[in-house]
Amino acid sequence: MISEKLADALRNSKRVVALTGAGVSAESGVPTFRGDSGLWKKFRPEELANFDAFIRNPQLVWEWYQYRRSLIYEIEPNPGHYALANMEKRYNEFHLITQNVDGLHHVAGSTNIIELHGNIRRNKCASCEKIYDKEISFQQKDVQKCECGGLIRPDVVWFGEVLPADALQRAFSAAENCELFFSIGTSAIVQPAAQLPFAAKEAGAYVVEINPEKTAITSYLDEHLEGPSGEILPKLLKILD
Ligand code: BJW
Ligand code: ZN
Repeated sequence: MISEKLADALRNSKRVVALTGAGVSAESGVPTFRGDSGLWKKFRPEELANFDAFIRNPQLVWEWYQYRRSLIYEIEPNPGHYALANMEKRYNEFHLITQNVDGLHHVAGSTNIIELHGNIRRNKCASCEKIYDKEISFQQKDVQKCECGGLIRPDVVWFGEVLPADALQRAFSAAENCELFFSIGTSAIVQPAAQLPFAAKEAGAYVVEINPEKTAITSYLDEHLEGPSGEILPKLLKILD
């Protein structure tokens, strides 16, 4: 059910922002971090997605990421990713801010993407930060060393690490300047990304959540569309036809 208010906002807004999280990729087969079916029940992200864990056991963390890469390279974007790529074409200013590291928005054809937590398809040296984009296969079983001697790690943002400054600045600027803001497939508990819906709301945007579950921020937002994003986003796109 799409409210009149949302239909009007979709038709009349000039500046639109979508913030996405792991739920957007769930229908492609990527496990979410914290859901019941979350594959990471065994490995909590807070325990593996941090620098200390990597230093303690680089091989374990490397294997976790290589396993996840092996999943990602086999799957495809779902109708939610494609609907967002399509939406970008319908607005003069459409910003897609993603916490996801799987790169599926790129594969679906979105171009104006702000990646807050990096991209699992890339690696970087933990010491000199040299980027290793395509050099290391996702089948490489052993953690590799950089020419400087440092350990090579995935180019993602772990807990306790700062987000890329430029991406963060652009994300807040987009949120503070939009008329319509979507928070899609995210539990909205990881900071600072979870502040973005509030930044948009405070600046006067109409803020809509798309998620099969209620989240910690649902009650503060203007609307909650309950269901999978792969079903709801294509329906929103139809409003624009
Ligand atoms: C569907 C669906 C379908 C299912 N359709 N939906 C202020 C207060 C307290 C703590 C902090 C704070 N500021 C900073 C912190 C510390 C920390 C933090 O936020 N901790 C919280 C846990 C409390 N933040 C940081 O450390 C960040 N750095 C930072 O702020 O630096 C400065 C600083 C440091 C230290 C102190 C103070 C300041 C960095 C955060 C990095 C997050 N990294 C990860 C891993 C990336 C690499 C990897 O993939 O391995 O990013 S963690 C993980 O969580 C990943 C995700 O991007 C992120 C968010 O998860 P997401 O996307 O929301 O997924 P889920 O699983 O939680 O939710 C999925 C949702 O989908 C659910 O709601 C489902 O219902 C839904 N769903 N199917 C639509 N079909
Ligand atoms: Zn190096």
